[in-house]
Amino acid sequence: MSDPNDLNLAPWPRDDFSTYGEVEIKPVPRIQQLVGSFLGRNWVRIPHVFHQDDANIGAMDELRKSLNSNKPETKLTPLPFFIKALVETLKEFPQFNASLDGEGNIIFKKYFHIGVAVDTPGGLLVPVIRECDKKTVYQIASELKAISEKARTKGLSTAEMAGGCMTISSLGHIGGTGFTPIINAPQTAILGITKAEWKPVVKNGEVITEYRVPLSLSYDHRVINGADAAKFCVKLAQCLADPEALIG
Ligand code: CAO
Repeated sequence: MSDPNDLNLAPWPRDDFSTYGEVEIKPVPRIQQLVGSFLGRNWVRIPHVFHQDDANIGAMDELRKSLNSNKPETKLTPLPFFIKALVETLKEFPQFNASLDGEGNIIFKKYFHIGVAVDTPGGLLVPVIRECDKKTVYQIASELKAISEKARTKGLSTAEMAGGCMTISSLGHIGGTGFTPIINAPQTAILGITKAEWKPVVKNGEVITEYRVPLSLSYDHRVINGADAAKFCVKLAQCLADPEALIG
């Protein structure tokens, strides 16, 4: 009988592309190779489910812009608000702040360290912002600025990327209407964010416009059920709709 852990995959297809036209060969960057091996493992080992939703962030964006008009030391992007809203949501849904230990146990974490995917010239890095429940949006914004700059210019230590509870991957500054991020094991979920846009919405029979952001949640179905994922996104949207409470 074959080993159930043996994926029995066909070998990687090889081809001589130069027979079809001009090509250039470059090695895959070292970080990309390393990250790729983790992503490949997570993709085949975790039964991912993808849940899509969106949230009205009109009030948050207004508040953010008015705070930025006071020219604070660190400008606020939407991301620190997403981090604070995520923490509030994790408090209500502990299975999203958990890890499987591979020996039949689920470890529930009582701390709130959030990983943030950062695109660097060498590849994707995920620094972890610690104790986000105890930090203000400004503290998170300035830490995020410093650590993402370090990730892009000097790289990060293993310690700076360790211990994340859940990860946010934000492509909101670029575009997109949704995607399916791969879970950063041993975490049980990851939140993808794409570009907020003004959208027509029907309320009380009338068409109005709202500034809404797509939420792309990927979760490990061994730990999280679909109903929990739907409730998680509803709660996240409620938190985002009340930005004053997130300012702290
Ligand atoms: N909708 C609309 N606009 C958004 C937005 C969203 N969801 N998120 C950010 N923006 C805007 C910001 O408000 C800012 O505009 P203003 O200057 O007018 O306010 C602009 O986009 C640039 O934001 P930023 O990128 O400088 O800052 P950030 O806090 O949003 O993100 C960081 C920081 C480090 C996470 C980001 O630069 C990054 O590297 N993202 C890439 C992550 C990635 O590659 N993920 C993929 C992983 S899977 O391969």
